[in-house]
Amino acid sequence: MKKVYLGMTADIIHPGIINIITEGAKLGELTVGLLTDSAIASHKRLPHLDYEQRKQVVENIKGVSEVVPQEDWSYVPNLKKYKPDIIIHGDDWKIGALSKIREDVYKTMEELGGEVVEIPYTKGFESSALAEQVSSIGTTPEIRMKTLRRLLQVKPVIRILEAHSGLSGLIIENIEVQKDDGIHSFDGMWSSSLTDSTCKGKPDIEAVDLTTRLQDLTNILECTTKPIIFDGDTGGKPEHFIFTVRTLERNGVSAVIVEDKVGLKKNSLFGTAAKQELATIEEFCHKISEGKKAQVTKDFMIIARLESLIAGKDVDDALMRAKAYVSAGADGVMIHSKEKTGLDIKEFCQRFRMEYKNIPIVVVPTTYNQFTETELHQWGANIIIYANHMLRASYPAMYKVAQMILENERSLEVNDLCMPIKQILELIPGTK
Ligand code: SPV
Ligand code: MG
Repeated sequence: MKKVYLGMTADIIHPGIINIITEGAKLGELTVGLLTDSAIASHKRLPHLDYEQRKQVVENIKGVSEVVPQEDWSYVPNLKKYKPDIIIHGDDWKIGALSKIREDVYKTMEELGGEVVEIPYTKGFESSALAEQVSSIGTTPEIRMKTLRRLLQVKPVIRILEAHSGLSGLIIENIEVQKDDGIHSFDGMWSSSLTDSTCKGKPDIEAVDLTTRLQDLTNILECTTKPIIFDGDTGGKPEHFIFTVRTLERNGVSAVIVEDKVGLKKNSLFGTAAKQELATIEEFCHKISEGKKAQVTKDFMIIARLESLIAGKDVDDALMRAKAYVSAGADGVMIHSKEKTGLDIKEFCQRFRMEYKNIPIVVVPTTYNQFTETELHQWGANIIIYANHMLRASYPAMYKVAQMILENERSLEVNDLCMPIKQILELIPGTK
């Protein structure tokens, strides 16, 4: 009996997959190399079903003899490990992003003395198109909320971009860039107090109440499925924070970040913010532990934001506080600074990571944006928030158009700066 290998994600089972399995089983004993969540997440969206759930489905398909994990996006490590006589694949990998994978498979199978069998791909069933349809159906608060924890388990770095409207949320939901190592996309959205209040023409001083922030968030929730991290400012008094936690959790927000400031909070990047008063460790720990007690599920996350470096204190102070906040129940820490060199952030991340291997570290590289995600990850950070760029990008674009209409006394000159009406109508899913 020949050994046949078939790699798959199997998030959505459709007749095209059943056809490959049936053909594979005709050739010999069929082993399915099921891509793990982290192998998939390194190249595309996290699968809707986790590995164990997908395994359970595939194991029960007629023709499958065995299911083994494929830990890597590339087939090569598993081909070398299991040494199949035949690998089977749909012929859809000849073009596009999978063609490099195909090349590597041919090379490896030649080295192993095995054979590659390609079968015509069943038309009408394209997994990524089906996944798109699934995401257009939507999500539930519970599924969305859990996604951040799932991502943290399988992805080394999580990439979050600020959304301040349904439209900006849609861009984050859908944008993809094909790079050498796979498709890059954003993992989720940041609901920023700075951009939310700026949108309303108000200062970032907790001037926009939670109810209003949630109304805006609803617009994002309604047209997206990716996880959301909410900027909770100081969280207010512990008695208020309890309600904030419950409300966010009920709405399917994955995490709230609260900062250890007291009094009138000002935006951390303002020149005068150094005068900001920090909470005592005890009072902030109390707020965190009250919030943790208030949440209904175990999935919601409360992340403690350290403002020591903003308030003119040193890395030692931030570390001392970070440890206390983690002991009080914080699920992660965010370290913030407006120092351009990034050296203080680097020191914090490295020292914190030495002691805490798995507690998420969130960074917001607005002023030290010369560092790449890979570099920030090397320091120890694993959630990277681009905190205000969508709003900062839209304002100059709108300003320029308004200015040019005034200058030219008509709108012809701004044509190239504006999206065609047809395109804007097609932008919104469901628009006919
Ligand atoms: C926000 O986006 O509102 C933040 C991050 O809190 S920062 O503006 O950098 O303080
Ligand atoms: Mg803020």
